[in-house]
Amino acid sequence: MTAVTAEEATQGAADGAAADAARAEAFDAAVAADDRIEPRDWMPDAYRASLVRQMAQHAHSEIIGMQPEANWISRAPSLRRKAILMAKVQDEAGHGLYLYSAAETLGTSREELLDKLHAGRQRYSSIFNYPTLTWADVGAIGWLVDGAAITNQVPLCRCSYGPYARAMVRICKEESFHQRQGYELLLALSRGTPAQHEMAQDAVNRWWWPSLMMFGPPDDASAHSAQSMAWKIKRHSNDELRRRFVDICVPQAEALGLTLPDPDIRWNEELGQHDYGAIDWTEFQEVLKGNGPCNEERLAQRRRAHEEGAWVRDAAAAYADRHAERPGTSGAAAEPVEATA
Ligand code: FAQ
Repeated sequence: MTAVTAEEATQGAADGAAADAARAEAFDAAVAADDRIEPRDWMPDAYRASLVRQMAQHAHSEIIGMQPEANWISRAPSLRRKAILMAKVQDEAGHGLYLYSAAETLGTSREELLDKLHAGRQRYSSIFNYPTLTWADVGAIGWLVDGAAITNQVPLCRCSYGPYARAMVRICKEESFHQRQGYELLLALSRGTPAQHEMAQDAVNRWWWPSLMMFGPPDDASAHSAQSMAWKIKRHSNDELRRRFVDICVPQAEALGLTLPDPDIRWNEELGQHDYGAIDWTEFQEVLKGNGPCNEERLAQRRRAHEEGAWVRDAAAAYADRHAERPGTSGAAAEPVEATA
């Protein structure tokens, strides 16, 4: 073994620091130029960690988000509605899978992320901790929850991290279909019997405020926004997107013949946007702490689905191994799958 002199060690450290600085500079320049950061590119540890945090939360939201609507698959009022709802819930599972795969490009694994979700160490969206009490809730989720999701996610198609941005393109196309089916469902109820109209209005009354909370805390309380926007992970602040969503919903509610449960919504001529009433941030914080109406139920169901799906993952892994061993066959197409719900 050759001994390294003190002089050589100092020189090595200086070279390493210079290389780090050059890599950081290249990263900053790529972000500034709106280039995409790809998995093999150098990136700051904090950028990687922040992406894993947001993408994991997003993926978890998609799969936990299957539960409230799945509750109505067996009770859909017609075969057509049932087929549409099943397709929609399956799409959400698919979104979860794209996002887990995208997160894996950052050096984590789906198993690790799911373990953290099940242990309550990673979040999923607050919105999925509310119950679906009537059939109209399926419409309200499509219109408002998917609508809020699209408003938030369209700018993510321009996220600086390539795999996340590309996953969002397809997800947004599908969410757009989901939003329209919810709108169409609510329209049918709103134009139906007085009882159906009332059911639609009640669902909108219950889902409106939690949908506004999906955009996250107000800007002055948003811990991550400034840095995420500097890195171009997020392109707009939470409040900007929330206001954009209100502007989109006001005319749509009118067309639906339904009202939004906020007497303070009015057009602000100066801003060219709508003002809206105060959001109950205490409720939001309580839901985040695990005290929402369905937090326990959602997580318990998720853990149960994971345990009950173990045999599917084992079978898929055994199938992949067998095919990998056989000459002339490829195991590549048979990755273990996660049974969701
Ligand atoms: N729920 O500093 P910020 C969907 C947390 S997909 C729970 O502002 P950030 C499709 C936040 O994590 C819906 N936690 O955070 C569908 C942070 O906590 P931490 C999901 C929330 O990241 C439809 C803390 O508060 N979409 O619906 C929420 O800059 C129908 C401070 O917040 C996405 O995940 C919340 N609502 O901005 C599926 C989109 N808001 O990590 C089925 C991607 C904030 O420090 C059926 N994510 N927190 O412990 C994002 O755009 C961002 O992460 C935000 C939050 C905007 C959600």
